[in-house]
Amino acid sequence: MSDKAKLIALIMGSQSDWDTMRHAARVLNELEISFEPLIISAHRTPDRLVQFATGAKAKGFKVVIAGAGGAAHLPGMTAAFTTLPVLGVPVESKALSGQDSLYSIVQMPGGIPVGTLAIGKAGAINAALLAASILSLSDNALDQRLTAWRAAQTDAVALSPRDES
Ligand code: RP5
Repeated sequence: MSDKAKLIALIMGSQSDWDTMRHAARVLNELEISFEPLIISAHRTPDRLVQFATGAKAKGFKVVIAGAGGAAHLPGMTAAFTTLPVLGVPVESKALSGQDSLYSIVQMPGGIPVGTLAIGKAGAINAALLAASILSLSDNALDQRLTAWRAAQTDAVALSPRDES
């Protein structure tokens, strides 16, 4: 693996979040954006969180995508320790279908922002695309890849519906 700094930290509270966050990873791969996936739990590994968040900017990350479910403190606590943009993905929880995750992430007090996406897969995909938009402001080649990705998505939409079964 290359020693070059990865642009995106793709962090999540648990292995169980990967089934959602892998969709962000897929989009980042499609856009050829380097990223590092990490399991960091605000509750179970608080020291790991502090070490990561306080050192993220120095390590070269430009954006943090943080997915968590339930009492989802990971995005907010990460944002408390860094001025990097933090994009929060509420993972769909079993007990409350991700509404707990959403409210935990979106209701940050004024002063510590977390850009909050939709619950689940759509949020993970859009977090990757939003991170790409942020990075593309200073990366013309990425801007072109992102524009092409969007055009391909548009081209893939059929004009008429068809029977799928
Ligand atoms: C959160 O608790 C994680 O982000 C995960 O969504 C949720 C459940 O974690 P596990 O019990 O599956 O490890 O911290």
